[in-house]
Amino acid sequence: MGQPYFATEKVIDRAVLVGIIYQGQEEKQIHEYLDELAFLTETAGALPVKRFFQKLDKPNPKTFVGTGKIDEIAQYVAEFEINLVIFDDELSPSQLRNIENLVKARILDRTNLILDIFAQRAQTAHARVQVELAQYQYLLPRLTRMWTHLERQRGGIGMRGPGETEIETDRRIIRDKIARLKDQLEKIDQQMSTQRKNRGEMVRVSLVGYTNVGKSTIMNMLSKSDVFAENKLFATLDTTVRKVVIGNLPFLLSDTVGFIRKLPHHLVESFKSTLDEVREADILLHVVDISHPSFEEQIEVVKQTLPEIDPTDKPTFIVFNKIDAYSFVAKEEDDLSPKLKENLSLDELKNSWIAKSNLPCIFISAKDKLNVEEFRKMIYDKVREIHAKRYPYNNFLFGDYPITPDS
Ligand SMILES: Nc1nc2c(ncn2[C@@H]2O[C@H](COP(=O)(O)OP(=O)(O)OP(=O)(O)O)[C@@H](O)[C@H]2O)c(=O)[nH]1
Ligand SMILES: [Mg+2]
Repeated sequence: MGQPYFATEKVIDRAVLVGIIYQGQEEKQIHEYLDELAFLTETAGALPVKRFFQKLDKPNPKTFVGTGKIDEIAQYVAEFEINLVIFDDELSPSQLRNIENLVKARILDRTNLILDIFAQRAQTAHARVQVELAQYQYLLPRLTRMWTHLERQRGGIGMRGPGETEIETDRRIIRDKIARLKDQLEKIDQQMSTQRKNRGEMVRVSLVGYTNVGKSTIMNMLSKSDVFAENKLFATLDTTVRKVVIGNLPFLLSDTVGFIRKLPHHLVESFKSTLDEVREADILLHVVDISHPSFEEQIEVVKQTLPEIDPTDKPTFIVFNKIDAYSFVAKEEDDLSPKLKENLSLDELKNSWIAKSNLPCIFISAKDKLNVEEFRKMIYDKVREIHAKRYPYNNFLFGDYPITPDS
């Protein structure tokens, strides 16, 4: 007997990934980038089966990679039944059109892929409106593509006029939609801002960081609540706020959407209100996945994205999470070549960060509950300091931090 046949079995898209190694980049780096693109692809529900990359000073204005490379990709797509080709950068409308003419598969760029994941994951009206807005803004300049489709469908005989009219109609519809979504968003923002004002006298702490570093897991650990956490990118889109009490001191803790390199600009724009919580926070906990090979670059991405959301400087702690999963390649004692980042033990790495970081750091594992008590004490001290200054007549505070395992 053969395998049972399921007529409704879902066909998974097979994808190839395409990236450029730019001047001054190492090949290792492009592999890390494409690893991330592969993770995004899986998160979106497709299967990455092959990677293509090419060394270039800058993207080819017509076809992103060179035409020879595009031919190679087109052949592979035809031979191995590939339905998706995903580029690691945002493609211009004309690049997209040219590639579509050469490669017989659906062409996506990184922006498109991220927008798609956000759309799949948006749960609340707020998140849905924000994603839809970003999607229409991305689509607007790319509408010429539909026009070429129409032209082709109609055989392209004298159809330029009607084609153009249709694209103009489409554009107008989309502009109207964008205007309406912006209105909707403004209303939701007002409601949320009122809600935030009614929260009472509590210091506000916000978890920020790259996607998949463990922000929601830390939120769950500190608040004993159940926020959705999983090993996929962008598990969290909406900001969640919980009241947490450490010792006798209550404060508000918020968990927010994660950042990623090359986060689409429209997405940052439309998610700004989700990140109001970050802007209005008193303390930031910048969570880092220390077990990730590119954690240092991820720190930089977050540091560069944060000012777009919140231009003020506020007390920030770097929380190195996942120390349980940290691994390194020990060097032989007689090997005198300089130690690389991947040769550092956890202790050596800790010491070097504590020495060079101008922000206070802590090293924890939310999963294995390592160093959690020290972490809670660190938050407590800072919250208490701000609370005492701001609400001097509010007596939550008696005595010192009670050091009990279950405080
Ligand atoms: N090994 C290890 N895994 C962890 C730790 N903390 C979290 N994880 C795992 O890392 C993955 C991501 O955790 P989340 O808490 O969803 O991460 P996040 O930062 O909220 O991610 P997004 O919401 O997607 O931005 C999950 O599979 C967690 O189980 C840790 O301390 N050690
Ligand atoms: Mg999360």
